[in-house]
Amino acid sequence: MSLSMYKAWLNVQLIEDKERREAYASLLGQVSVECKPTLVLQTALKELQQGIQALLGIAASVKEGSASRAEEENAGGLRIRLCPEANTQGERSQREDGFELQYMQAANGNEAIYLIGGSDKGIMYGVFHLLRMVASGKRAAELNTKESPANELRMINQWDNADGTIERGYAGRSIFYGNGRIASDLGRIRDYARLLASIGLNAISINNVNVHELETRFITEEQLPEVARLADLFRAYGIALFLSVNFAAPLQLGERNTADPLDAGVQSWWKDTAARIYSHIPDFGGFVVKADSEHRPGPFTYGRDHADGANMLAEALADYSGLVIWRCFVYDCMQDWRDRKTDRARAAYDHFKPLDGRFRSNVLLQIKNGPMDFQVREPVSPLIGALKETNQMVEFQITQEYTGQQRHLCYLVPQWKQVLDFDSYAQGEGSQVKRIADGSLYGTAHSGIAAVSNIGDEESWTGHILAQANFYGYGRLVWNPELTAEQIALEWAAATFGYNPTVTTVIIGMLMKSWAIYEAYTAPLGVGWMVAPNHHYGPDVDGYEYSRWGTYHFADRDGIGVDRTQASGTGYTSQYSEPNASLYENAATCPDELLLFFHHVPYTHILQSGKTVIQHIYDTHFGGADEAERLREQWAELEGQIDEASFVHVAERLAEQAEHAKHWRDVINTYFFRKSGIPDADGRVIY
Ligand code: GCV
Repeated sequence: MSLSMYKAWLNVQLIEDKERREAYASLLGQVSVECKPTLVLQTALKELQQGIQALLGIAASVKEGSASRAEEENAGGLRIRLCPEANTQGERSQREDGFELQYMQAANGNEAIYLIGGSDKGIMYGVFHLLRMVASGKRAAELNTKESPANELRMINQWDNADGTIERGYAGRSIFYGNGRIASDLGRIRDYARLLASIGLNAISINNVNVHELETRFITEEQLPEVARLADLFRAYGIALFLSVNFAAPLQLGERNTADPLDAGVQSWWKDTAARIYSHIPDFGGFVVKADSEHRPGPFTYGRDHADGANMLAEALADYSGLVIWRCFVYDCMQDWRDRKTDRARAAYDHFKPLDGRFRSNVLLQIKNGPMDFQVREPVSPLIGALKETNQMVEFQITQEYTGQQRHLCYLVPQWKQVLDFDSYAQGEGSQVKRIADGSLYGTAHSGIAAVSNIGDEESWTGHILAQANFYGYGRLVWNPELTAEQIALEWAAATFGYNPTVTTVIIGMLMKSWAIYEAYTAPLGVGWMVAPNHHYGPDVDGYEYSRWGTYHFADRDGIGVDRTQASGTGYTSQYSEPNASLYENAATCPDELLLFFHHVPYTHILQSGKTVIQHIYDTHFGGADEAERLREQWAELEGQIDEASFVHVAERLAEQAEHAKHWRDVINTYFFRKSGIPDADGRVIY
């Protein structure tokens, strides 16, 4: 069996069982299409034909036009139709993106399968689904299903720069840019669009939220034709293209002497810019904006607030139904570490909650899943749900900035599921984050989920092949948050490595344990940030302790953790609705895994697990490093069962992880032993 890392989960292979292949050939060998041939429908049919060829080794015949009633009743094969009535019931666009598969047997014994889409995009998603089901060994009669995505916006954010680098990228250079220009070879980008569409993603922002000089020019007449080429390519896969924009663009491009959002000249500049963009890209998605965050320009410079800034851009895009996705990652990154009052975790809520209700209906606030920055463990951001009259999106990070940088295995789907299932109680019980993301809690005009991509130009796309599972899992989860992390892992492993139960069982086992393992040997009990500054790889307990970034653990000889209580700390716990606020406020009820995020406690504090904090630190670090070694052993069992190149690639990464986990273990254990002077109850080696 051979695997091309490049094909990822679209590594469709010929079905080996001849009988099954032939049964499918009679069902899928003849396709009749009874709807208008749009661009996306053409994509769907191309994918279908390619998929059938790869799975069944036959060229399917495709016939267009509707059948007569008599033909209809007896004809077999795959019949593709639109069911636009599904869209006329006032539901949101999710329904349009849905599809239905219906298996039927005609009176004459012919078998037929109907693929009915809410739109051409629905048909395309149905094709990808059908191919996945056939490849996974489902029998025709088991294909009946009705699906539509839970979320309206299912977005990917690229943090790619025009110079070809990728901010927080761990899989090579950008597939989009090189030497300051948009790539001339679009083949790889087209393959990326296929991967996105195959898991239901429908929006992409193609440049870093930190918009530098070159990318500021993407909205100029000179650059737009190039950007439009990318939009054309994504359009064929039903994906809307967005750009990250520089809030100070009118100033930086030398066309205005201010970027003040209330200045009439600035407003007309953005209106002209919008008109120009839409003349090149009629279905342009809109802007993603990082403003007044980590030195990016924004409305604060002019004494204006975020609603003023976002609304000015939204006004410019409104005539074209464009969206402004405004990020809430706003905090003081020049904090004095001696200042114990300022708490970075509070910042997003403190900035944005007072503005609730002031944003235009085409603005969405994009909120990181946690209040800090994609740590291995954080509480859910209290801002999610707190905005009752504002469109909002949740932001995840697929790229593993703080979770092992695609050198360590860390399957993030269980973490994201925990976030989506978290009950914010914003409207009483049942106010889960997934209901805020899918818009059902507040009935907002727009909503969805975005995530930072983890791909680059390496053959495997993601550096670590097993990190492809995070990309795949993100798309599947955003389509359907009710899928379990195991189900997604199984789908991914089988689509990527083939339907070999020995292989998939081992891989699922490894994926499912990997987040807990990574957490065990890194920063303990939710405290975060014990990484080397800047690049964020590897342990450095005090790396951020005396810096300006607001990311402290406050460890001393007696204890550790950040007091974020109302009683004696920063008051952050008050940003949560009850009963979450009290749950976190009280050290006795605060979940162990978040204890040090919310409380400063002595090393001898007894956790709910019954262990002391210090013993927990020692045990998890010894245990986590052992488990990392076990991951390596488990993978070794697969030698000869998957293609050699992939086997070796992953084996090398796991060996590095196992060694690096020991380094983490020893640095963390030694640090806390030296600080506390308390020995390990089991007398293991600490330096
Ligand atoms: C794109 C963190 C990362 C930055 C990133 C920023 C953000 O601070 O380290 O690289 O910048 O988040 O999300 O804007």
